[in-house]
Amino acid sequence: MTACSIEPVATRRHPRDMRQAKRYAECNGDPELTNNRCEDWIAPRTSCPACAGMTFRNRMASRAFTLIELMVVIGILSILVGVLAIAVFDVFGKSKEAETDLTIKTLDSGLKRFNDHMKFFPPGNLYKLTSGYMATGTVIMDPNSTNTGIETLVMALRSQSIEGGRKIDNEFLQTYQSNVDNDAIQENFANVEGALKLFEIRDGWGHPLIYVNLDEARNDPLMLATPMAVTNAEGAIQQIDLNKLLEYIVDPETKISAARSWCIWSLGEDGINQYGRGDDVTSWPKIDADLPEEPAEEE
Ligand SMILES: [Ca+2]
Ligand SMILES: [Ca+2]
Repeated sequence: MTACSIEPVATRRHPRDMRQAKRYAECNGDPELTNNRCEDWIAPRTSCPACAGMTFRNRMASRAFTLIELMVVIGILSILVGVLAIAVFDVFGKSKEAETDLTIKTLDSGLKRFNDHMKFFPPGNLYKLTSGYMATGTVIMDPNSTNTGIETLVMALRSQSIEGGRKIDNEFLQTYQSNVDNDAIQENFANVEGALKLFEIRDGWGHPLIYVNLDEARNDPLMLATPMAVTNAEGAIQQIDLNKLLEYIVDPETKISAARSWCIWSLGEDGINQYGRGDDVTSWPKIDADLPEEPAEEE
């Protein structure tokens, strides 16, 4: 019998191995071998003239198939990793959104408790809080006029001087407080434990939330005319136009304002103000509409 250079196979786990075993058996002219009972054989590596041409092609085909298989496996793995990454990112992103939503709800309940005792909602700046509502005798201003709304809300909800005592607890504050603009006042006007720093409450991405007393804004032309400066977690300052806010919280279909006396919103993952649209997280029922396009500025 002429020795054949077709390589035998060690196992028959794959149809390709079966085909290879059969070719090996045919090449060696052994009827017993053609029954594919050849998994443990080792072929001598001598050439077989009858099937020399076929051998090279078979080997190449076998190797090419292995490469294709490898590429398919790599392809599938890449897709799986991609899908997994998107899923993890999605869960992660959604959990921050849920965390932000819960934080806003906690402030909502503090605001309601404040209103139960005081019959109004906290004003949107320290000047109003100290000059009128709390009548501290000393008028206090935000030293950098940034994040004033949320800082005033935190101060009001923490105040021991307000009827019913503080409206948010220390644990909540310690978990969600930030002071991205690093400001402080000189006088503890609201009888708040260690309260010289003007804390904000941050969202799930570390951006300070934004608080606006809408009753005030609607009735105060000066407030409406003054843009409100807020910062994101990176410290980038953005100006909030309260006229636009009042316009964009109105549902375009019902023409009814989705927020009444006050509103709180988060800049969302992008850290950019969209007046509660886009990825922003809101205290009011989210309006599913894009912001109107800004008219191009004249040169
Ligand atoms: Ca601050
Ligand atoms: Ca945003």
